[in-house]
Amino acid sequence: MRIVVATRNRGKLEELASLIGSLGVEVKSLDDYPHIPEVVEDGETFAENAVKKARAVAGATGEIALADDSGLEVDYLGGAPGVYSARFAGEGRDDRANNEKLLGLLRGVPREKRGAGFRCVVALALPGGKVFTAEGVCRGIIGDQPLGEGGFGYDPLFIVPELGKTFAQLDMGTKNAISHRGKAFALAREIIAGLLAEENRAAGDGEKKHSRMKDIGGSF
Ligand code: ITT
Repeated sequence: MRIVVATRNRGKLEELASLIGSLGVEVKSLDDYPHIPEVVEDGETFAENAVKKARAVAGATGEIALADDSGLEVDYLGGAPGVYSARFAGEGRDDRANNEKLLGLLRGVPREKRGAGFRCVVALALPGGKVFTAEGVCRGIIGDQPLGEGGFGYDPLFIVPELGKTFAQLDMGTKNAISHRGKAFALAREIIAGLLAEENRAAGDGEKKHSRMKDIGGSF
C-alpha cells in the first residue's frame, strides 16, 4: 500500500513519516508529485481544511492520501490563532515571527491565564471518494520565552506542564506520544491497519474495523 502525505511542511512530514512508517506502508510526499498545485486552506475549521487537502491529493494522484490540519488555540486570545496559525504574523509563514507576535499579545499575562491547546484533525481520503477523519488535542501553557531547538512552529513556546518542558525540548518520539498529532494519528493508524487487512483479504467487509474513525463519506 502507498500513502501520499499531503504536506509541504518538512517538520510535519518527518513526524508523520515516523508515526505511520512502522505500519509497513510506502510513504510518499508531495515532493514526489511536484505537479500537484498548492491546496488553498480557506476552511473555517481544521476538519474542513484537512478533508479538502486529502481529497485534492487523492483525486490528483489516484493514491490514498493523508492530510492533517493543525494549529494552536490560545485561551486568552479566544482560540486564536486557530486555523490561521501558520499565517499568524503574515503570509510569510514565518515561525519566528509567529512566536514573537504571540509573545507580544501575551506580554504581562499571568501563567494561570496562558492555557492553550494544539488541535489536529487528520483526514484520510481513498481514491474511490471515501474520507475518514480523526482529531487529537494536547493542552499546555504558553511560556514567556522560547525554549528548545527541536520541533517546529510554536513548539518553543508550548510548555507541557506535566513534563515542565516545551515541545521543542522533547525528542520526536516523546512529542509524538503526547501530541495532538500523535493522538489523531493513533486513530488514523487504526484505519490504515484496517485497510491493509482488507487489502490482504479477497472479500471487502472491513468497514466494521473503521468504527473508531468518523466516516464522512462523499466523493470527489
Ligand atoms: P501543510 O499545510 O503543508 O501541512 P502547514 O505548516 O501549513 O503545512 P498547517 O496548515 O497544519 O501546516 O498549519 C499548522 C501551523 O500550526 C504550523 O505552521 C505551526 O505554526 C502550527 N503547528 C501545528 N502543529 C504544530 C506542532 O506540532 N508544533 C508546533 N506548531 C504547530
